[in-house]
Amino acid sequence: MDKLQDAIDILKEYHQDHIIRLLEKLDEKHKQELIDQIHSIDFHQIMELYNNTKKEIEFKESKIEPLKYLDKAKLTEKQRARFDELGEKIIRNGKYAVVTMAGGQGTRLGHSGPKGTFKLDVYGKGKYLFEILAENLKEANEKYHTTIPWYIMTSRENNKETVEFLEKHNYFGYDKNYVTIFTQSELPLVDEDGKLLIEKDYKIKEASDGNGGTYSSLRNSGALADMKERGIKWVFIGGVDNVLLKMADVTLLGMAKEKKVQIASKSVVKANPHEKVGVFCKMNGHPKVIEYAELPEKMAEEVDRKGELKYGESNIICHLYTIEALEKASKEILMYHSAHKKNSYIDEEGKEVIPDKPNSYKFESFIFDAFEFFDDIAILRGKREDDFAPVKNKEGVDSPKTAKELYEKYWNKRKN
Ligand code: UD2
Repeated sequence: MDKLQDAIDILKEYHQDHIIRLLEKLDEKHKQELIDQIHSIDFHQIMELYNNTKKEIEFKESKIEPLKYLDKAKLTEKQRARFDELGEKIIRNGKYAVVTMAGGQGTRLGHSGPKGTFKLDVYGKGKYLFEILAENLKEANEKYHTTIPWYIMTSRENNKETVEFLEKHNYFGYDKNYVTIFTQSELPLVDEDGKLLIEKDYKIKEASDGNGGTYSSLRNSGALADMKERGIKWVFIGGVDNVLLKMADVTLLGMAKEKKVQIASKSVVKANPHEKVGVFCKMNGHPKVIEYAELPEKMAEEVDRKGELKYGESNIICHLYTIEALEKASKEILMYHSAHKKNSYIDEEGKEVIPDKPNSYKFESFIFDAFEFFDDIAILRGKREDDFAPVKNKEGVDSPKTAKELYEKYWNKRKN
């Protein structure tokens, strides 16, 4: 009885009366599940995050300047050879692992399953996004005579479907003993009045807590310990939806080693001031990425003396860490950003409501927010046509159509 009363007290304190009314209607089984879930949620944190949605993100008092980078295309022969040799050695010696962040919802693409299960219509029969990633890693395994351990992060929502899909396709020929699937944590969704949403089976509706959740989920799932047991020294973390992603770029790896940095990342030149990508910069002396949704207009459009975008180094989710950096990042608290999104929910009459415009807030941490805990990161500028072809939207920019063109152009060039 006291667990129920405690739950009701919490709900009262945080103005969630609609959930108290729901509790009264539920059968014993559902009631117990909901009580347990209520006790697992940090309502104070959620209400803080909800209150923050009213505040503007501003960088006025911060000192912001561009972050230096090395352009891969402008490396001297000697530099390139040096970096590649260093990078190859790390991979050949089995000191390298890769993480794919696949916990996102992929709502913009309109694809019903996990994003990695989306099939890109290339070369007639088409290739799944997970298949393209597996091929990229298998190519590296062959080249460097090793098997790179591959860690795939899912969300609670898409984990089952992801595991079933990879099992069904036999991991696209990747050695299962080197694949670890782990699940990231979640946060409740909140409507515009600060009320937690209810989902179909009368639970509080939760969603993955952003790709910044990768660090703590690597630690909490035991994946980080597994990497250390395998003697891993360098870890690449990338997204699931860039069909030109190079997950074993020896030049990036060698550069990081040579420069003795804890973190390195790849960039491409921003296509235009309003491209939906984060931009690298230095803020108050620390490396930073400002996400597209938070980039001040003036900063997005600022050009330098050569007429190029002053903040034109775009984040393409190609991050490389020493195992020590991952360890450190996994113990830091990252800020949460709020995204105003469309989320269906069950109303008090038990009816499912599917909104046609954003109706609620999703709280997400961003993987690159950990950069500010480090003094410096090294940026290697790649080429868009070689390194970046995201599948984000159903049509238009970053769509299956643009990704297909870039993918086939890249592979046709490779074959000739
Ligand atoms: C991401 C980058 C943005 C730019 C753009 C390029 C971040 C925070 N933003 O924006 O700077 O590079 O991509 O395409 O990285 N994910 C999870 N769990 C989550 C949320 C996301 O695993 O809870 C994964 C998702 O599966 C994908 C990646 O993180 O692999 C990027 O997530 P997104 O598509 O939500 O980020 P986007 O496109 O808004």
